[in-house]
Amino acid sequence: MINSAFVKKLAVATLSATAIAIGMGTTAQALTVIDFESLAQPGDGTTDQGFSYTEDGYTLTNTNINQFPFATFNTGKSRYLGSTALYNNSIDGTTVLTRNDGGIFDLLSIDLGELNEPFESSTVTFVGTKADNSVISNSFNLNGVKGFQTFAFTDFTNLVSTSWQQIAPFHQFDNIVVSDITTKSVPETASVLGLLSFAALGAGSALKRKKAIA
Ligand SMILES: [Ca+2]
Ligand SMILES: [Ca+2]
Repeated sequence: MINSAFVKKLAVATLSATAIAIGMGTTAQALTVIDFESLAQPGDGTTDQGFSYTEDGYTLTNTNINQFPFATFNTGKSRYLGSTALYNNSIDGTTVLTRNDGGIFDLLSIDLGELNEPFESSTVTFVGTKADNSVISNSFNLNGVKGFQTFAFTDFTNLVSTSWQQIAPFHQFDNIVVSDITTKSVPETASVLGLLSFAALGAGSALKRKKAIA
């Protein structure tokens, strides 16, 4: 017989631990993980996935509709990093994450992995636009070693959208953890440097009709 009190206590403890682990205080959140596993395909090729992808009430949009769509590596591909992930196949292409109903959300973490061989370290800068029209930026550095790293966002709360670019050396992304429940968190200083570098990189991005993957 299952001790229901124990199960309940364990569930509460797990929720608290999760809330603390993600640094969002003690409010239990309904977390959503966008994991792309429904796109998994056997074989050693790549699969185009269109310019828009929806999962669990969230949509990723590739805004470069005159260039190349999102794609995934099939599970037998050497650049498949152990979990099906999406990548923007347009060089300097922009990816935008929004909620399908236009509502606000928090962005908690994302897994980023190298795209092309030889694998190189790179920096990916995310820019979030909040419901009050303020802008937040976080930059993450990939280690250049084949495989995903999980990056936690700082102050990516109350967002209406988040965008980032496919700048060389390129990346693939997986396990986007979001929450549509507004939570209290301690604001931290925005990465002004990251924002500036993003702007500088953006200014240098001319239209190029070349795929991101080799
Ligand atoms: Ca996955
Ligand atoms: Ca890596």
